[in-house]
Amino acid sequence: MREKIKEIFIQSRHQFVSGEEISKQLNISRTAVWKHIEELKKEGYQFEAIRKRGYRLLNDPDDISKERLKANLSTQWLGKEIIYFSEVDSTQRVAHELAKNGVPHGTVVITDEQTEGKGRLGRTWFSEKGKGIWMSFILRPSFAYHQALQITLFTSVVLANTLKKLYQRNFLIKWPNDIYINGKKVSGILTEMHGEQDQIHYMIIGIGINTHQITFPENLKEIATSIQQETGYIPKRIELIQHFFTEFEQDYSRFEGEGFMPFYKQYNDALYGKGRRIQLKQVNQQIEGTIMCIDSNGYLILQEDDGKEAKVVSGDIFF
Ligand code: BT5
Repeated sequence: MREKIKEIFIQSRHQFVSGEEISKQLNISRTAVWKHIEELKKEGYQFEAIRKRGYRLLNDPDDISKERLKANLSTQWLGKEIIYFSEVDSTQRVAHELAKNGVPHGTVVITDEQTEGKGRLGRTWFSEKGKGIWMSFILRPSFAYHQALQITLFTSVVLANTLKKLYQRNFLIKWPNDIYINGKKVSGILTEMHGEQDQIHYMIIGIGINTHQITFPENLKEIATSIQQETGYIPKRIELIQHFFTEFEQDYSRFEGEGFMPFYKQYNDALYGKGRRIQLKQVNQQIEGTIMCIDSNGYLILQEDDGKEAKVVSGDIFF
């Protein structure tokens, strides 16, 4: 119901709407309308209220409801189905369930807050209410398993490009899946798939983007940042999501047809930490070396101290 009231105000273009009109349109009592409006105020909606005229929306809240996301979205398949929550444990978990139940390619699950956001390898993702974009989308790819491994890298390129275009700053990619700005992580990508060696049933791409945080909890302060913190822009989440969906969809056809090859140069241009000595931690071992580049398969090439090159498929970089 609250979503419908939001919609009425968004479409009112800052003109007065009477409580009576809303109560008739939605078939609820005037008191119920008033209660919803009080709740909307808590979400950042500001109203002018005048007796006999009703309520007028004063601001443009950065709201990511389904209706707002779908309005003006020009994609063919990505985001045609949107499932929105104001709060959920993890969009990734919900997306897995929906995918098993057969929802179409391009379905998006998005929320304003996650209580159990997931990172890779059982790590957690901090997803504060209203301060970022927390979403997962379902792909039903036609390509083979090895190409699926490159989709995280592909998604990182598309996201870094979108952020660069919108905010004119140097967003870089820390291999394999983090977006960095000024040495801190602003976004993380988690790709999970379901299928067999020769057939992928579905993939879930989970993306977390910190947009509005000014402060972070103690354990993240040194490593995490937000778009607002680094660029001074107050990002509009809707605008960012819509740009990203459009870019992703356009580039995805190319990725499906030609693989990662057309994108790996762009990835290398954005590669964070080139020329720096790192430790690469894998589940069972640790390698030290200098970051050179990634190859067209998406493997990270390190130069070890004896001059030899090491090619790595997975792991976490520590500087
Ligand atoms: C990632 O994991 O970077 C993937 C994050 C994916 C999150 C999205 S949000 C929507 C969807 N639904 C989910 O439940 N998840 C996905 P990883 O590379 O493992 O990084 C996790 C590490 O990043 C943590 O251990 C922290 O050190 C750090 N971290 C946690 N929250 C952060 C935040 N908001 N910003 C920056 N760093 C964060």
